[in-house]
Order: sequence, then structure tokens, then C-alpha cells
Amino acid sequence: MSILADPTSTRPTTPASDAALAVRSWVTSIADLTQPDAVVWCDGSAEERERLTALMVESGSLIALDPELRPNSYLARSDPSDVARVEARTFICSEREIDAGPTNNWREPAVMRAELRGVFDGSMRGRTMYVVPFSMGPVGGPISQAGIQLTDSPYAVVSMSIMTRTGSDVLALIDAGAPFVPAVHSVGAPLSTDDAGVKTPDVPWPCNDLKYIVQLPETREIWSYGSGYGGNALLGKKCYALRIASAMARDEGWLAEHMLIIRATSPQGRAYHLAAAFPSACGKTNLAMLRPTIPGWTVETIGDDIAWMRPGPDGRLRAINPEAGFFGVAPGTGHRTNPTAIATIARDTIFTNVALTDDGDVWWEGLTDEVPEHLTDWRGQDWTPASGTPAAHPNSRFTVAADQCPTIADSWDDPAGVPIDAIVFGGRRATNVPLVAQAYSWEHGVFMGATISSEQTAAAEGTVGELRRDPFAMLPFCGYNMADHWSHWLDVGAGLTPENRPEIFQVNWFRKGEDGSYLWPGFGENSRVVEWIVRRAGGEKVGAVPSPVGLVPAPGALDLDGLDLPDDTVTALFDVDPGSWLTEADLTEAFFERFGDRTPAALTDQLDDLRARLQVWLHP
Ligand code: SAT
Ligand code: MN
Repeated sequence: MSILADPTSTRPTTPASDAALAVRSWVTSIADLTQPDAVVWCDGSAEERERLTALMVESGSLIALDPELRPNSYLARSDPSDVARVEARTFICSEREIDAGPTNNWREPAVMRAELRGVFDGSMRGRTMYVVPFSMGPVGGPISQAGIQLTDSPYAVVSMSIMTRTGSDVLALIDAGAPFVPAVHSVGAPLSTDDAGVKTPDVPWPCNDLKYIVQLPETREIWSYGSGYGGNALLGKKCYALRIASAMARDEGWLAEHMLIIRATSPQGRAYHLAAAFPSACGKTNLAMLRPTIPGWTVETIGDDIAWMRPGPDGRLRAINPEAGFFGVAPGTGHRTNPTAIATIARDTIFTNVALTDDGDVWWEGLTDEVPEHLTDWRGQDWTPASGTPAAHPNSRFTVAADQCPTIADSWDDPAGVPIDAIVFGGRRATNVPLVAQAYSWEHGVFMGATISSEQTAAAEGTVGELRRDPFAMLPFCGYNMADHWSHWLDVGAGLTPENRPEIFQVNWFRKGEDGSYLWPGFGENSRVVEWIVRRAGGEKVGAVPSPVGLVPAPGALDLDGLDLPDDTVTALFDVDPGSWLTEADLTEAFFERFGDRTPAALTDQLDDLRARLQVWLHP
């Protein structure tokens, strides 16, 4: 096999620079290791996407949906064993274990490299290796970064072309010397050839029971083996934009975060930008596509999953969405809960592991109130409402270009990013955490981010049981020691002047009353909270009063017009029970102790301050 002899190669045969030669020799070395039949350099064009899509339809990897109902859209069904990220097989391989920290799986780089050599040896035999140059963020932008994914999965190529900016312009940048992250991906299912030269038939979704999702943060490398799915295979997303980028950001003074970005514009025409981190299943995509219920406000989408933030030339923290598409969870996305998402996926969308309707469209639980009489479920089997199993896999997804979103902001792909006014941390808490609170300081805000949690047990009765901690909503995504991530946040804040430093807030849409029902209506009504947040962050005259856990809206400061919330519900939404919070403080202390002396003193000081405020609240 020779790269030069490959007839489909679009790569110039005479590299123009040392950088181009280095790229070529790296690609050759991986081809020598993995032994593909051919190497194809991808140019990111529409023709290329059509060609690969047609190839996958022909091979049975994609099912074309009815073009009248869902133009240019496809359904992929994964192997039933390959349906989600595999955290137990995700490794952070820093030289020293302490630098990966207690929340990551660590392996010594040399040991992991030897293991990877073994599994990648011949892993692409019988397949084509695609070379996919990609940019996270607008190509060549000041906050953007490049990568090259090598993969034997056409599904990964097409998905990467939706989720990132791919193609020849990125390769030109890399050839000119721009640094790039090398990312090698194989589904780990080589095709053998018999003595007569006949290849064993392929399956629609090749993968391997053995999986490796490996990040080497110090040498900025990604190796992924055995899975074709989502965050395991689309290496620009969690592997690069969070795990590798968080390590780059630590070294270079910026932030790579698991955050949505929105722009909220007031009736007076003032625009504010907000970045927000939530653990999964807390309505992140819904907030990114919020339809405000309060008159005169608009909310526009900039990103739904990842934010890269860097102090800009103007001294403000400027954020980009490094992705170019949405890889959203389908179940629960419906005409009632998120009509914007529904409009986004009306065409040109790849669906994975959703159900197929008899007329050639897609369906999942929560799409419509009415359940179809008959479907083909995500495994390809007949399904009726009596089947007793979900028709769509709970982690089934849509992959769609961001610019198809009707609420996408015109500034969403501004290479310079948008100036961030407010940073928000949320969790799913039935108790304790008020609907919204503003941090007293940047350090207090970092404390809020470091202690994000959801109740593990049924806590509706008003007890704080075990708290599942998900600091900064980065638990599976931080490419280095989580406690160092907190120190880094403290440093970034210290480097911003007070007038340029975003205000930090904590929200909780999920507080429950004594009867176990939600106190706050959520969804579009969250715009009321967004209004209070951005007006506070904008330094406008909107009231706040102190509580032990932060500044909460003064009576009347949160617009509740037309909501019909009883007074005692509003009181319950903001109730701070000192006894229960002191118990929570003990849990936080134990959590911080897991990180030993890496926990920054500023955060243990914040815990002391919180306890002191609670004592005053208890004994005024
Ligand atoms: O599979 S992804 O990592 O891309 C999405 C997710 O798990 O949140
Ligand atoms: Mn995510």
C-alpha cells in the first residue's frame, strides 16, 4: 500500500514544507502500523460527504429516511454493545499519576503506548484509512486549534464533517506550520481475506469489545480503539476539545470547559453573553435553545456543549464554541420541550439509535405526545407500545450542523469569540440549593463550580444523602488533576481586572417541595432567572440580598409576573436551611480531602467562610 499510489488521494505529491513532510510521515507511520487497504485524504467537500454517505447506504451502515419527510437525513444503528462513552476504558496518561488525579483512570504513557501498538497492529486491514484535518473553532482563529483524525470509519468522517470544520483549508494551515493534535481512531475490526483473495463480509456497525479511549495530555495525542460511537469516535469533541484542550489551556492561560454559550438581548437592546456548565440530564441543550417567556427578551444559541474562553485583546474573557454542530440526545427532545431543536433537525441530520417509523421517518420517546402504533426499534426489531422496551435507545442522538438552528446567533462563529458577562453552574438538587444565587467573589464562584453535585438518593424528603459530585461538570472530561483545574480557574480570575471579570452564579431548576413535586416550572420560564443573572452581571440596578450561600434576588427583583407562584413556593425556592447546609459542608470537606494538598487553600477558605455565614444565620 502506498499513499502516493492512492488514486483517490487529493494530497499534493510534493509537500511544500517541513511541516507538510512531517504530517505525511506521521500518516505513513500509522498506515504502516494499521495496514489499511487505502489511504484517503479528505477535503471536507460536499461531494466527499455525498460519496461517503452513498457508500454507507450501500453497505447498510446508513438507512436513508424518506426525503419528503426528512430531506437528506439518515439513520445509523450501532452495535447494541456500542452505545455510549466508556468511562472505565478512558485513560489520562500523564507521566505522573498525581497529575491525572484521583478522578481519572491513569496509565503510564510508555506502558499504554506498548499496549496500543499491539491493538492497532493491523487493525485497519481490509478497510480504508481516512485522513481528516479538522479545526476546533473557525479556521485560523485566535482561539481555534487544529487536529488531524485518522480513522477507518466513514461514519466518523461524515460526523466529524458536521461537528467540526474539516478540509483542505485546515490542512493548508497545518502544512504552513500550525500545530495540530494527532488523533488516531480505529473501530478495531479488520477484515480478513481468504486464500482466494476474497474478503470476509463487513457488518453495518463494526467495533470491538475491547476499547481504549486514550489521551496523552503532555504530548497532546489521542488514540481511540474499538468503538464507533459519539465521544469515543468523534475525537474533536470530548477527547480533544475537553480532555486535551483543558491541559493546553492550563499551560497557556485559557479555559476549555463543558459549557453552553448563549446571548440574551434585553428589551432595551443590550446584549449579554452567558456560559453555563451542567452535569448531563440537567437540560443543557434546552437552555442553549431557550425560548424566553418574558416579553421583549430574545435568547440566541452560540454553543450547546463546549466553550473555549481566553482573555482577549480588550481584557475581557472571550468565548468560542469550538464545535460546528450539535450531537444531541434525542429522547425527551420534543415539540413541547424544545421546538427549536426540532426545527434544527428537520433536514440534513444523521440520527443514531432512534426508532424508524413505517413511513421512513424517525421517532423517539418524548418526540410527540402520541406514540406510534408500530415502529422498528433501535435494534431493527418490530416494536409496538406493548413491547415494554424503549423504541429509541436512551442515549440515541442527532448529529446536525449548528447553523441549521433557527436561534443560532450571527456571532456564533466569530473567530474572536463573544465577551462573557456571566458564568453559571447548575446541578440537579431536590434540596438545599436555591433557584439562583450570585457568588460573593470569583473565589466563591470557583467554589460553586468545584462543588457542583446532584443527589444520589431520593432526597425529596429533605435529607441530603450521598452527593454525586461533578465539579465544573468536567468529571469525565478534565485532562489533568481536577484540583489543579480549580487552581487554574483561580489564576485565570486573578489575571482579569474586576471590571472585565465575569460574575459567577449557581442555579438549580430542580428543587422539590415537601410533596416531591418541582417548585419551579423550568424550560422557557428559566428566562426570568437569566434576566436577573445578566442584569446583575451587567451592573444594573436589580436587587439582591445576602444569604449564607450567595446573593439571592431581593423581594420583587425576580420577574414572576404571570407565573401564579404561591408566596410559600417562592420562599421554598430560596430557603437556606443552616442545619442541612452544615451537613453538606461536611460532605464538601470530605470531597476536598480526596485531592489532598492539591486542593487550593482558597477553596478550603471558602468552605470556612460558608460555615461561618451559616453559623451567623443559625444564631443571629
Ligand atoms: O458521546 S459524547 O461524549 O459525544 C456525548 C456525551 O456523552 O455527552
Ligand atoms: Mn456534553
